[in-house]
Amino acid sequence: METQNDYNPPDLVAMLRSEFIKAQCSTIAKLQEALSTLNYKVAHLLVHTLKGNAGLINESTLVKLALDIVPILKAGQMPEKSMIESLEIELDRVLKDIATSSPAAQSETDVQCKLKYNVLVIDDSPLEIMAAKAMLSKSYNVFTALNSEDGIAIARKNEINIILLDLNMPGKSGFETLSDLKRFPETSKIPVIMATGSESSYDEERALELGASDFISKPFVASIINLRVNMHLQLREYIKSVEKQSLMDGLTGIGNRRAFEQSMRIEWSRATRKSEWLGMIILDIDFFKKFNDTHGHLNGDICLKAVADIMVKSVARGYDYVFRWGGEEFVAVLPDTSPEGVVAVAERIHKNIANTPIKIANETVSITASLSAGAIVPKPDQVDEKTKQDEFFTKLDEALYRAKEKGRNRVEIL
Ligand code: GH3
Ligand code: MG
Ligand code: MG
Repeated sequence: METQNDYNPPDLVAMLRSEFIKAQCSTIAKLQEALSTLNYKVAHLLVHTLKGNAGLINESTLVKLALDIVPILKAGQMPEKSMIESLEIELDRVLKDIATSSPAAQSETDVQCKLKYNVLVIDDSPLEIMAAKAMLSKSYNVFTALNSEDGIAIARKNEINIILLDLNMPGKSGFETLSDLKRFPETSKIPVIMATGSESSYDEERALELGASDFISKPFVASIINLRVNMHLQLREYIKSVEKQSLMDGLTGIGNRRAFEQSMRIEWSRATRKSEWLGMIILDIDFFKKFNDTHGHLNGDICLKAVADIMVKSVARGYDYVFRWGGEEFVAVLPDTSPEGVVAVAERIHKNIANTPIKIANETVSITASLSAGAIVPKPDQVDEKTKQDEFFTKLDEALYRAKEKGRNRVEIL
């Protein structure tokens, strides 16, 4: 295999391979996490880094698999499941290959890779901490904190998957800590199991009311603590997959209206804070009812998938988003894009749709679409953000209506 690193001395390559394990052993978990939340920007960065790292250690198959995925993620699109699976299988093979050829790397793998989940134990008693750590560290990475402040700081900084929280602590109690954890967006969804020596049903009720996922009594029993932690981790994975499904349009694989509304909220606030342009495009396929009537609904579905695909490929940057708003209507959200930039993207989408005949059964059919495009610098004032977003969207919708009235197949500017 001819790569640039064939010139590197073997000891350097060996060192790089062992570093590769440290850098890449949690990539699969992180990538799954990023894809499950449709965070293509993070997913792109992960695969891009993996590609570079794999190149350094001469793993050309891994480089090639990553290279196939990078542009798709960069365009803000979900890669096919089989592409991700192939990447995961190959990365797993490379990691195992490095681990078996080097005993030092093997122990790194054991420590860092097998332990996919991070558990945080917050307890003021060093002995309880030691016990919980001994019971959990065969299956999980265990982080520990002796007080509320340290625990919250660790939870905010690391990717903690579950927290075991003592109820009675000097300083901030378990209840207060739990309330704080539920307040920060980065920790609010982490399942928390409250632990206490008291048998008060009042405490249990209060903990559950404050959002604890479960309540276990001390002293800890190794099998029970492991089973409970495992159960809540599985439950969290399940909830995440349901959340992902609920944000994705089943037909086209792009974000749905709910995802659009969520993204709009986030981008609107960001644009307001930074006084930046926020661009938006609405697209409606022309005479789509006729397309369905002529070619049938299944071919109509193929057409919708093709339009989603063209839109995703037509937006320029990894952080532009495309959603199916409903029926045959799509929206693109373009952060930090001036009105001229938004119009340029809309013109590009318009042209690409007209120039890409849709392949159905044994024919190809040309379609057109009408689009409206505009941008706004949202101002911080008294009016509630949702009302202002709705006003902006309504204006764009009116522009789309004008595009239809003027004869369709065009871009109408706000
Ligand atoms: P206009 O140029 O004014 O936009 O006309 P149009 O026919 O595109 O618009 P209209 O709103 O009259 O019809 C939209 C059509 O979109 C009707 C509906 O059957 C079709 N449609 C909506 N959702 C789907 C879907 O998921 N699959 C298919 N195949 N068709 C859909
Ligand atoms: Mg319509
Ligand atoms: Mg239409």
